[in-house]
Amino acid sequence: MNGFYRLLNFGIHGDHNGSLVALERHNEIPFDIQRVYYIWGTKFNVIRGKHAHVNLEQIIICVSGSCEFTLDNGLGVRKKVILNSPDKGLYLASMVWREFTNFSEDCVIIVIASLPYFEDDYIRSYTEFVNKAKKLSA
Ligand code: T46
Repeated sequence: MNGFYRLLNFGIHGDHNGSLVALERHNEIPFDIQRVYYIWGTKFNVIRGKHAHVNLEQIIICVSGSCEFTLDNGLGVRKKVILNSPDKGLYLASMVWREFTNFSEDCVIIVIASLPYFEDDYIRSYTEFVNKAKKLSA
């Protein structure tokens, strides 16, 4: 466990009909949900992301297939997380540089977000991100 990401294990309601995961605000989801979006049909070697967010928190779930996230806190810590199961969620705090790639053909990602879509919340320059992360931690 650390400050900028967490891997969450969701409870599965399973029976002979199959499996179901339920996510509730302030239970599995530690923030007010303001937006949900999903991503699919990305080619294996495409790199998505390449940005950080100033305020946004998110939970990312790979409900089908797999993909790989590289996470960076701007202070020298870099981690790789593989998402390959619908009962796992990747919580990302604000101020995390993220890149994601190695998409399986059947990869479908659902993202639960704490804020609506604001372009102004994106930091798209890695240098700018590192400088801001250092300032915030000083
Ligand atoms: C993130 C990762 C995991 C919208 O119009 N509304 C939205 O809510 C979003 C998320 C995107 N868009 C538009 C903006 C772009 O024209 O959809 C297009 C693709 O978005 P983007 O290039 O930002 O996609 P990713 O996969 O690089 O990043 C997205 C999220 O933007 C980002 O917050 O953390 O997924």
